[in-house]
Amino acid sequence: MITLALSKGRIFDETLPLLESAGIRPLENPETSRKLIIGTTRADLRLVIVRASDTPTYVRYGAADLGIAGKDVLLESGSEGLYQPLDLNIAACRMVVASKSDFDYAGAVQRGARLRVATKYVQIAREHFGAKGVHVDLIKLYGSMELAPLVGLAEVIVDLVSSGNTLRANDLKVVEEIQPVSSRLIINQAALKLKHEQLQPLVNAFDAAVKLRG
Ligand code: PRT
Ligand code: MG
Repeated sequence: MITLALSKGRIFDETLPLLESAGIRPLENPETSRKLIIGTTRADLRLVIVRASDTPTYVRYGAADLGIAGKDVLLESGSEGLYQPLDLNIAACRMVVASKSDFDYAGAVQRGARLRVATKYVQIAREHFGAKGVHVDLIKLYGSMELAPLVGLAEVIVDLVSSGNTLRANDLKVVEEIQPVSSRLIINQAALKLKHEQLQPLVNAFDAAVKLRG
């Protein structure tokens, strides 16, 4: 049996066509089913439905043989024990620094001001501002980072942006790009050795599907 860890929502939705091109279909829809383990049309492959930020944990401990996780999640959680053979180019977005539209970020950085940064991505933010030599107070949040500058919790946020609609709707702007983000295939290193004959064809099928999409 091969176990693939996926999160509901955009990763699941964008993984479906990749599975489809490998001839695999889930037997249930996790958006409507309450089941956490879902079989597929391939008898030896099952899906486990996890929270996006938990995917590397399930794979690292071998509870799932492989999984699909955003680069943001991998950077935050670390990638020890994980083999990352493929950028699947799905769930694409950008990790950015954003502020209220009237905040002078460049000026604050130039003055050497200490900045309060609200984010779910504390590691990524620490590394980014550390490399720039900007002094920051990091404020950990678990969601809706966009609210923080509006109510004076922080001057800037580090968050993901895709359409930019959330920033626009809240009178915020991107002040710095940190890096592009997409989702990666991750594989438990021991499983890759022990189940090589089952896993490698799946990796090859994903690879072919990604190349086909261009
Ligand atoms: O939602 P939940 O709290 O359960 O967990 P999650 O947010 O980690 O999971 P999910 O399923 O929302 O995201 C899974 C992965 O999708 C993330 O780890 C990213 O790699 C990727 N991804 C791609 C995104 C976005 N695009 C994205 N736009 N993840 C989150 N967002 C959020 C962003 O944080 C912001 O609040 O969407 C909002 C901005 O969207 P726009 O379109 O208004 O710019
Ligand atoms: Mg989300």
